[in-house]
Amino acid sequence: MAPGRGRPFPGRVSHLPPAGITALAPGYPTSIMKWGKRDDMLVHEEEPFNAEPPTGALAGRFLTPLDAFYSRNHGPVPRIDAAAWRLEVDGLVERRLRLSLEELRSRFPEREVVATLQCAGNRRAELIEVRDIPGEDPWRSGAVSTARWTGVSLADVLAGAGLRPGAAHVSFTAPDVAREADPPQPYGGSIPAAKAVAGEVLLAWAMNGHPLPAVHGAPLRVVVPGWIGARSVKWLERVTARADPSGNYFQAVAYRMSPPGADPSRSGPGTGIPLGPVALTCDILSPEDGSRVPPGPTEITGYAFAGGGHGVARVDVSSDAGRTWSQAELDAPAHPWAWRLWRAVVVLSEGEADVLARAWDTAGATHPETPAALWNPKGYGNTSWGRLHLTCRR
Ligand SMILES: Nc1nc2c(c(=O)[nH]1)N[C@H]1C(S)=C(S)[C@@H](COP(=O)(O)O)O[C@H]1N2
Ligand SMILES: [Mo]
Repeated sequence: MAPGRGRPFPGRVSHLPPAGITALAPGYPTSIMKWGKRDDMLVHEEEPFNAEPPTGALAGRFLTPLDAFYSRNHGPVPRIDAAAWRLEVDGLVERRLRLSLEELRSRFPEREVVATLQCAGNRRAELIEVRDIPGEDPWRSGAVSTARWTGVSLADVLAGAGLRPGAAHVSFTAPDVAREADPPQPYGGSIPAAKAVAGEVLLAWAMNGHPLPAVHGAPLRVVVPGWIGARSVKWLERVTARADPSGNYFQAVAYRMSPPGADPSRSGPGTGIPLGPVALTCDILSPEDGSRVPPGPTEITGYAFAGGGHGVARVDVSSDAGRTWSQAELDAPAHPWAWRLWRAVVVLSEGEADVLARAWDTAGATHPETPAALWNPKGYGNTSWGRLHLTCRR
C-alpha cells in the first residue's frame, strides 16, 4: 500500500499504562506522556517531538483539545526558567524594550484571538505518494488545529517601542537549535511589518484558557493568524524591527515553495516562494480514511480554511469521485482567523467509494484537485481536495 494512507498508525498504542506504572513497554512513545498528548497520536519523531492526532480527534470540535493539538518541533524543546526569562524588542525602534512576563502583562491590554494553526507540511504524505520527498516527515491530515490564544497584541508592543521609518519586517528569535539548520542557529522567522501591526498577531501565554504548555512555546509564543505555523515562533526571546526579512534558515532557505526539479537546499531569494499566508484548503476529518461503513447514509465531516483576506464561502462534497456534488452544511463564521467546520450526509451503496471535498472562497476561487498538481521538493502547501476512501459493506 502507498505510504501514509489507509493503514494503521505505526506509533499507535491503544491504552496508556495504568496510573503509577512508569516502566513503559519497549517501543512505547514516551514523548506522548512527556508532552501530555493523547495515546493515539501519530509520532513522526520522538526527538525532536513531532506528532499529529488522528483526524477523528479533530472532527466536530471547533477548538482542538490541548492533548490533541499537533506539535511540530525542529529542535529540542528548550528548558526555560520563566522567572529569569525576558522578552527583548530591538532593531529599528525608538525605544528598546526588555520585559518580564509580568511587565508585558501589566503594560499592554490582554487580547484573545481564536486562530487555526496549520503546518506547511500538513498532508505531505499525499505528495510523497506522487514522488518521494527525502528527509521530511510524512505528515498526514492532522497537522492543523485550532485554539483560543490569550496574550498581548504584537501591534501594541511595537507601538510601545515605536517603529522607526524603514522598519518593513519584524523578526522573531527563539533559543532552540535545530539539527537541520545550516549553519546551526536558533529557530527564527519574520513577517512583514504590515502584518505585525495588524492587531491579530499575538504574543500569547495561554491556549484554550490554560497556561501555554512547554511543547507549545511557554512562556511566550507568537501566533500569526492565517499564516503558516512556521511563523508562529515558540519560546519567543527577541522581536526585531528590520528593513529586510529575517536571514534565519527557516525563513531564507526552508519554508520556501521551490519549483519542481529545483534543489531545495539551494533555494533562496529569487527561487522559492517564501511561504506566509496560507492558501484556501479543505479536508475531511471523519470518518477515518480507509474505514468501513454500512450501506446507506454516512455523515462526512471536515473543515475548510481560507487563512485570511478571503473567507470560506461554500464546501462541496462528492461520493462518486467527482461526477456529482452536493453542498455541505457549513458552520457560521464565528472567528475570522479560524477554520470552518462542515458536515454532509452521503448515501453509499455496497462497494468502494471515493469521497471528495472542496471549498470555494469569497472570491469564487477553489483549490487544486490533486496533490500531483502541487508537488514541490520540500512537500509544502498540499491544499488539494480532501479525499477519503471508504469500503461500504454490511
Ligand atoms: N522556536 C520554534 N518555534 C516554532 C517551531 C520550532 O521548531 N521552533 N516550529 C514551527 C512550526 S513549523 C509550526 S507548524 C508551529 C507548530 O506549533 P505547535 O507545536 O504549537 O503546534 O510552530 C512553529 N514555531
Ligand atoms: Mo510547520
